[in-house]
Amino acid sequence: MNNHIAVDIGASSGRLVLGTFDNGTLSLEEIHRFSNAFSERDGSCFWDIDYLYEQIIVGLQKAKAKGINKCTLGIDTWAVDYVLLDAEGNRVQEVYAYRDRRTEHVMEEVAKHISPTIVYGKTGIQQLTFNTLYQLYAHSPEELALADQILLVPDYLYYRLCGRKINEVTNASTTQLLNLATRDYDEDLLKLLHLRREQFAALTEPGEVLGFMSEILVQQYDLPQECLLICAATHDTASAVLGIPLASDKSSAYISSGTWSLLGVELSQPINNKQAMEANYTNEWGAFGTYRFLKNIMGLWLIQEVRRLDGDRYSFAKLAELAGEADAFRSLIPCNDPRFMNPDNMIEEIRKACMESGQPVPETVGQLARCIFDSLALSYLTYLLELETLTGTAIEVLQIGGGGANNELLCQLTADIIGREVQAGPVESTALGNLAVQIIRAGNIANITEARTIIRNSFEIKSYAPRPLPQLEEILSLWETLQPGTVSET
Ligand code: ADP
Ligand code: LRH
Repeated sequence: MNNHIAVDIGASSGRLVLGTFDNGTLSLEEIHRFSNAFSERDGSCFWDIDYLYEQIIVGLQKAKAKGINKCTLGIDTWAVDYVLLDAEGNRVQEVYAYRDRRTEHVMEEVAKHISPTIVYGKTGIQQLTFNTLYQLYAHSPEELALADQILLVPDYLYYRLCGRKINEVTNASTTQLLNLATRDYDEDLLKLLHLRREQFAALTEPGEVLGFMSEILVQQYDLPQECLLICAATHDTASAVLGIPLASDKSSAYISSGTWSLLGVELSQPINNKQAMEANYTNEWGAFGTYRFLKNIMGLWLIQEVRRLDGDRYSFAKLAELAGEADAFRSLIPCNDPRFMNPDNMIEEIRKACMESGQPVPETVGQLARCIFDSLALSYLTYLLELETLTGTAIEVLQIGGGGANNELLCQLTADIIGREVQAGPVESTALGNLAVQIIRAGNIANITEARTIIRNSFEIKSYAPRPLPQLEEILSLWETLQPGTVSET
């Protein structure tokens, strides 16, 4: 079997990508792309999970129409969000989106029962308001008791396609409920949530064969006859990191650049010491026994929101072009300030932040975009330096995968600010990591090292050399004053 389909759904868009592995070469063809976004109803934010499921079916119909009758299929999506199922396998409620504001203060509530230090020691997972731990805590125990099974989003999509209920490990680790030592759900944290272990499914490793696509779906929708579902690294960031083939001759870190910018390194052992906890770095479980030691940076969500509020007038490429025409470093925002997580109006929030810190207010969409890209590049420097300290490793190259690798302005700015080489690509690193697991399982590639070499040789990786930035010192002093909680006086 050499046709493999990656279903890769991020917070802003989804696609079905056909990967064909022939004669040592991996090639990609996008067969279906669709947009994704949460929507707000009565003050709460939800995903349209049925729409996402339907888009997978549409994509598979397109694959069939192209003559594909035999394939494997893997699914990845964004992390942490979950589906509560009753004993009949029906959803007991809509699927909350992680930017829903109900969890804004839950972290403090949980800390009254169990100290964050203990939680970090157990799980190694960074404190984010939307971790599944906090989302579940926001339910009443009565509501949670209605759940016969708790699946994360990709687990649920697999369940809809083949009837099997799993909790795939890379994604399950983002719940902040997995214990690093026992490698299972942590009993104290389950108790805190009034949950039983049986309400979660069996932890399942990437590469496991889950079974064939349901015969009923194949007949009903005219899908490929033999579609074998393989458990991918179902957390999109886990797949992205598999698909970012770092240079083997230089010490490198990655950024998976999409709705979020996830900056980090792959490790064989977690780092869950005091320093890592204080810096709020995470140890998400990876495929093949690895850990992703990384930091969540607010990422391209900032520009996605500006674009949406601007009426989708400009493409992302055009926004980068307009940013390139605007004055550099005119105004900066501390990207990771929680105020940018899900403000009522991102454009106004950015303007307010600039005004409060005594900087010129970005008026045009080009100025807003420039402010975002300048600030993101500076955030990359801040967290790269922190990463070096925490890991004790100097980084020579920063490799950017995902949609953000298309943004040449941001890539060059990043190289200039961090003062090191940036390598950009592959853009479809997440789909590639998803496919790599399938192809390894199919026995056509030996292991992830070989898969990454094939990816590196098959897809464009563009190099950006750092250029001198005469005003850097001045920019960095301004940047220092802007970090969350340190809004400067004017
Ligand atoms: P996710 O998987 O989180 O939905 P993607 O990896 O698909 O995100 O990346 C989407 C982002 O990539 C967009 O928000 C946009 O900022 C950026 N992007 C995509 N194409 C381009 C382009 N041609 N020029 C500049 N930026 C782009
Ligand atoms: C990126 C991502 C990230 C998570 C967030 C919920 O899409 O999966 O790794 O922290 O979304």
